[in-house]
Amino acid sequence: MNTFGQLFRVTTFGESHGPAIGCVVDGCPPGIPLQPADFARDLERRATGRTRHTSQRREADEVEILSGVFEGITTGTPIALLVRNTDARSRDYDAIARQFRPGHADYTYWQKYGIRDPRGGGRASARETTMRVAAAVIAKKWLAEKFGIRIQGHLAQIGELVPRAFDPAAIEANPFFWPDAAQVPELEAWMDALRKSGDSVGARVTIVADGVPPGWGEPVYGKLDAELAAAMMSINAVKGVEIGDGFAAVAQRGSEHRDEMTREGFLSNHAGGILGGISTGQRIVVSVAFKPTSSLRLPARGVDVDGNEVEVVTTGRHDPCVGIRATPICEAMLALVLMDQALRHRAQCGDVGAVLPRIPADANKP
Ligand code: EPS
Repeated sequence: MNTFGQLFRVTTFGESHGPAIGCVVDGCPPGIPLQPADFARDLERRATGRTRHTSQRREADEVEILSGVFEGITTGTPIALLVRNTDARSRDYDAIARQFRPGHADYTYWQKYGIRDPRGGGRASARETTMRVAAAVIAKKWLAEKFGIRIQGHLAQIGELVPRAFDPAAIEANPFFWPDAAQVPELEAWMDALRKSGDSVGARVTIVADGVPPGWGEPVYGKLDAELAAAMMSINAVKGVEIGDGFAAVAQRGSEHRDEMTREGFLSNHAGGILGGISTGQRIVVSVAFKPTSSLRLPARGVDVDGNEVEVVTTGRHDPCVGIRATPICEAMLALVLMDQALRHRAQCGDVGAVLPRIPADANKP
C-alpha cells in the first residue's frame, strides 16, 4: 500500500537511488495558491547534508509541479510532484547488496518480495519521507488558511538527553529542533562523540496542532487518534506513538487523568485533544519514538542471501539519529491526517454547524 488517506489521498513512489521520487495528491480542494517555492522551507528542514549531524548525502530537493496547478492555483485535479535524486552513491551499497543488516528492513523486504533494490535501502529509505513532507505543505497551507491551524514539532529526547527548558522560539533556531537553546552546545558535543563512536541512538519527537476545531475524527474505525498512530507508525524507524499522556496514563487515577471543564476552558489536557476518537478543540499532542538507525560501521553478526553467517559492516553516509530530522516528517503526517479528517467531517457533518456549548481550548495554556 503506497496510498494514504481517504479524501485527501497521497500516493508516493520512488526509490532512494532511482532517478526520482514523487507523489500524487488526489482530492485536493481547488483554489489553493501553490508554487514550487512553497515547498522549500519544509523540505530544507527535513533534508540530509545540511549539518554534520545527519547523513552527508546532499540532495537539492527541488519540487517540480507536474499537474493539478494552473497559473499558480490548484485546480482540483491530481497534483503530481516530482523530486529528482541528484546525489545517490550506489557503490556504497555493493558490499552489503547480498547481506541483511541486523535491525533493517533488508531482511523483511527480502522475505516478502524475494527481491530487493539494495541501493540506499530502496523503497525502505527515509528518502521516501521527502514526498510526505511535500504533500503536507499543501495540507498545512489549507489548514492554516481555513481554520488557523498551526502545527509545530520539536525533538523531545535524544538518547538520555531531555530538554531542561522549553522555549518555542528556540526550536527553529538550531538543527535539532531542540527547545532549549542553552543546551544545544552540549547536544552538539554529544552527537559528535556518538558519530565518532560509530553508533546510533533513538529519539522522541513531539508534535502539536493548535486550532483544530472540535468534532474531527470518526467514532469507531476512523478514530483521529487511531489514524494518527497509523500515520506516525508508517514513518521509517518509528516504534512507538503516544497521544496526550500516552503510556503515563497507565499509572494515573481517573480523577487525575480527566480534563476538567469550565466555561473558560479545559483545566488540563491529559487526553491530548482527542476523546472517543474525536477532537475536543484542545491542542492535539502526539509523541513519537524512533529507534536507533541500523546502518552502522560497527561490525555485527548477520546472514547473507545464501544463508551464510557473515560479519556485516555498513559504510556510506548514514544518520546517527534519524530523529534529528524527523520533526518535519511527523508534522507532515499530522497535517495529512487532519486534512483528510477535515474533508471527511465537512462531507458528512458540514450542515451541523456550531454546536453549543463550546469549551475554549485549555484555560491554563499560554
Ligand atoms: C538512508 C540512508 C542514506 C540517507 C537517506 C536515508 O541514504 P544514502 O546511503 O543514499 O545516502 O542519506 O536519506 C536521504 C537521502 C533523505 O533524503 O532523507 C536510509 O537508510 O534510510
